[in-house]
Formats: sequence, C-alpha cells, structure tokens
Amino acid sequence: MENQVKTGVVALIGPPNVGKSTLLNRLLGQKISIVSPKPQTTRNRILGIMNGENHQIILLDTPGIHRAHSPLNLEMVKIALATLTEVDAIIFMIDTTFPLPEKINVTSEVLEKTKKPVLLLVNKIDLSSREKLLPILNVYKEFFPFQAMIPLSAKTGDGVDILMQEMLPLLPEGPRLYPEDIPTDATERFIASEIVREKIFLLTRQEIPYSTAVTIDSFQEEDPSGLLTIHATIHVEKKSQKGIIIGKQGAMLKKIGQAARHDIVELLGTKIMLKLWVKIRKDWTKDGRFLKELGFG
Ligand SMILES: Nc1nc2c(ncn2[C@@H]2O[C@H](COP(=O)(O)OP(=O)(O)OP(=O)(O)O)[C@@H](O)[C@H]2O)c(=O)[nH]1
Ligand SMILES: [Mg+2]
Repeated sequence: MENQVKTGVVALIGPPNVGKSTLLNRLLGQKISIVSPKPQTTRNRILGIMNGENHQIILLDTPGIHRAHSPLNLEMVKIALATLTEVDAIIFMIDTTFPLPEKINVTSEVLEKTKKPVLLLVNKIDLSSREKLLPILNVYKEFFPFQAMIPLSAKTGDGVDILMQEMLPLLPEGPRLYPEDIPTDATERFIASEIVREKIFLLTRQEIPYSTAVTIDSFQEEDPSGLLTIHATIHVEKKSQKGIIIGKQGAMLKKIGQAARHDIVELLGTKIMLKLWVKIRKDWTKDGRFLKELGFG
C-alpha cells in the first residue's frame, strides 16, 4: 500500500550515563535531549521522531534506571519502566565500562514480560579496544536472549548503520503518525528549561545538579522587534545551594545564563532574552506536590 513505512515505538533504556540521550540526538541528527557527564541527567521521557524515506521511528529516551531512594528518583525510575509497556522494540543500552547485569537494577524478567524484541547496545566503543568487548558480550548473552548485540559509539556514529539494519525489521508497517518536519513532541518551553538544567549539570558540582529543578515562568515576544523573553526559575533545596548557583557577585548564574542562552538561540533560531531567578523550595525532591507541578506522578 502507498504511504506505508516502517514505523513503531522504540524505547531507549539502561543504567544512567551510558549514552542514551547522546544516541537519541545522534539518531535524530539534532539535539533534543540534554547530555552531561554526570549520571541521572535525564528526568523525563523524551520523545524523538526519526524520519527516513521508508521509516518513521518514535524513539523514547528515558531516565537511567538506578537504585532510587528519594521520591524524585523513584519517579524517574518509574517513568523509565513504564515506557516499556508501550513499545514495539527495546534498545537496552550499556557501555564499555561493563556494568555487570546484577548491578544494573533491571532484571531479565522485566525485559521478558514486555514480550518485545530487545537489542543490546554496548556504547562508547571509541573508548575501548575490541578485545574488551568479548567478555561483555559473553556475560550479557547469558543474561537475556537479546535479538542482537551491537557495539557502537553514539559519539562518533560508528555502528549506527548496523543498529538501523537490526532495528527496522522489528517494526510494523503503517502510515506516518507525525508530520515529517517535527523532531519531538516536547514544547520549546520544556526544551528551554532542560537546556538551563543541562548547564547546571555541566557547571556545578556535588549535590547541586541533583538539588535543582527549572521551571519557565513566561515565554513570550514582549516587543515588536520579535525578541523572545524567557523568564525561568531555578529551584534549589536550601539556602547554601542558592548561594552556589548565584556565585560570587552573580558570576555562576551569569555563566549558566550565557551558556543556556547560546543553545536556546540555536534551537529556536530567534533572538532571546533569558532572565533567571533562583528560589529556595525546601526539600523539593521529597515534596510530592512540587513534583506534580514539575509533571511527575
Ligand atoms: N566517549 C564517548 N562518550 C559518550 C558516548 N556516548 C555518550 N557519551 C558521553 O557519556 C556521558 C553521558 O551521556 P548521556 O547521553 O547523558 O547518558 P544517558 O545514558 O542519557 O545518562 P542519564 O540521562 O543520566 O541516564 C556524556 O558525557 C556523553 O558525552 C560515546 O559513544 N563515546
Ligand atoms: Mg539521558
């Protein structure tokens, strides 16, 4: 039939920091999902739409699955696991640092229950030698009957063609569900808030990134020149953290703002004014009501 393409939903799941968001961006050819060297960067399900001549793949990037304690972290893991119920195929990603199956906080039963094909990706092969891969593949072969095991580098793109070859046959045929020029269902507002959060992950240390949430207070063209003004609030858990985010004479907040502004301009292609505020929301990571406001639960 005409207008039929390979189309389906594929979840990207795995432990934190293995490169799930980097792979999403690589497959889309543009940056939708934020990335940092620190674990637990992604907190929400990020939907990316990959269009080709004969395919449209809906990719779901998810928070890294980890042993969670705080209400925020429990919500993150819940989001990742809930994704598995609505997909046609699963990409289970680890990296060449070789996280052992017993340490990844996902049991083979969880994967089995989905009854969907699962591909194992071993990411970051650019950091490792080929010999080091073999023991990883041997251990994971015993863990779960993966449809295929694919070493790749989300950073360089090495192995992505093989991933495509393995992934496309797993998907049903159907009409495109989304227009071809839309890369995500996320709003510009949400992505802007994520970009600010990414800069905090990149520029601050220790518990600061994990004690921070970002909300957008307003997002509008305020003057006829078309300048877009964005007001955003950075929420922290306590006073000392507010001081760190603001920095000496506002230096840190300025750095965060400049870096975020650069990326938001790139994303939207318009001039923007970004105004950041810092607010203390005591112990917000444990505050059910605030987590709801952030869209969790
Ligand atoms: N060398 C190398 N680094 C990579 C590769 N893929 C990702 N990274 C880096 O690994 C770090 C984590 O990448 P992310 O994409 O944020 O990982 P994630 O799995 O989405 O992490 P969470 O959102 O925390 O679960 C970043 O510093 C990336 O630049 C790769 O193929 N090679
Ligand atoms: Mg991520």
